[in-house]
Amino acid sequence: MTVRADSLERFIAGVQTRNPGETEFHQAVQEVAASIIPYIQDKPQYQEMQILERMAEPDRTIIFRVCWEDDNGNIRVNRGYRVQFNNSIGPYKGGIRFHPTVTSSVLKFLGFEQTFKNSLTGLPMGGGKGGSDFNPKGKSNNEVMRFCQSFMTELHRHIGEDTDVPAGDIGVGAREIGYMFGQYKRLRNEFVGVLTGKGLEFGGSLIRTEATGYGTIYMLENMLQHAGNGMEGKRVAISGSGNVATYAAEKVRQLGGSVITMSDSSGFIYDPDGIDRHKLAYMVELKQVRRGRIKDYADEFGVEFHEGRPWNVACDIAVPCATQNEISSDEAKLLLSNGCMAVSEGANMPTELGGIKAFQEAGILFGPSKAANAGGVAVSGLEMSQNSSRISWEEDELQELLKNIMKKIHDNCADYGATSNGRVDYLAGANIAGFVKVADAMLAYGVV
Ligand code: NDP
Ligand code: 2IT
Repeated sequence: MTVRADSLERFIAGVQTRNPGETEFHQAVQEVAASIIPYIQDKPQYQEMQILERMAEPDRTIIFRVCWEDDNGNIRVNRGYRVQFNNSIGPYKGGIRFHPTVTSSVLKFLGFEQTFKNSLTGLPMGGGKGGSDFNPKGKSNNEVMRFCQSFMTELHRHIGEDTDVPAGDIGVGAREIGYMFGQYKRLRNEFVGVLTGKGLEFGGSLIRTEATGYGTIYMLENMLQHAGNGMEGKRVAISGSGNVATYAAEKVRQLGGSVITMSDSSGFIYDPDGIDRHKLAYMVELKQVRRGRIKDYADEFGVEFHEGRPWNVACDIAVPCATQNEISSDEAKLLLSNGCMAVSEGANMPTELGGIKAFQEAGILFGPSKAANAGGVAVSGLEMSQNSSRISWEEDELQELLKNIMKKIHDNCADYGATSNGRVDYLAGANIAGFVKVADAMLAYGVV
């Protein structure tokens, strides 16, 4: 079967018509389809069975009202979601995001990406994502608890250890997972691994907290080594100052690089001497414990604070770890003109399509999010295994497993992404490697 040259455009037009106004979702599908449509040109089995079309449609989306009472006795209303995208290779698996920008489009893009990412880990996990437009900023612990309990009061009907296993994402960390797990346990009267990222006292796994950030830097290290280069002495611009950014920064330092920027939604700090261990501990206390603003770091250590994003700073490597579309096309060009030679995406879809194009045309190393940040969900998968067999693995064992999984992801992407000029297209590699396993499972099931 031959595919017409305009098939990508027609496919995307169909996705746009069926999902009006969902621009983030269109973007994520377009980025994947641009790799998959050429790949399946000479593979009629995938075309005849409409595999890509089916993969771009979530199994279901659950949308619900979440009511809670604030500390002043006011009744508040938010919207909750769970997008169960694809369970062809395992239970739905993916984080929960609490942020005012959460919409159906954002969660569909994340659930779609998650399906490919989870496939890349080699572990049996399908793709899902959930969340709410609830803004945890400025809320008391009791308000966050009441919100989480109300959210789980509806969500618990739709999830389960063998059905759908949520975890953290933006605005959802150990505190929120604790509140949600406690409510699930109360409602169901069962203690099972229905969430990952749990506290170590109640079934959490060692290194889950660190895994996404560490994994993003392992991916970077693997790409550098594959290209005959290394981390030593590299100046690394990181965005974000949350879970992923923190442990990415720690791993860069451990491997001999220097982290010169971090950011939050108010701006970024530029520390040309590098964020050392002591300063990073200050950052963690500031951002994770006090939940303060990043400018305090600049005041404390006498460095520059600027509004906006850190991509105008001269660096060797950029590691975006905040949110989607945080590197525009112009910012990508700015990074390139300032000497950036590698990008590893800790956040999900942080680079706009035009930015990816600029990085690829310049031929720099580009580790796409679905590969680079897969370490987090990989250790979530290991947490699920530990929970179902009721054991806890040792830290060094888990560190080794994470490193090996990231190496396999790198090598798999490098194989599928090999090009005739010797450069590796990690984006195409990740998309195709993630696709094949899910697609073959779907073929086995027939039309379901
Ligand atoms: P956190 O909530 O811990 O931290 C998010 C950080 O990004 C904060 O510094 C926050 O600033 C900043 N940020 C969030 N939204 C925006 C925005 N719209 N504009 C500017 N800055 C913003 O989240 P995580 O570290 O867990 O997640 C970061 C990224 O990594 C997300 O894309 C997430 O999907 C992805 N990811 C997370 C995984 C995990 O295991 N947690 C796994 C794989 C990917 P502020 O403090 O001002 O809000
Ligand atoms: O985007 C992601 O991979 C996550 N937020 C983590 C998902 C998980 O289930 O650990």
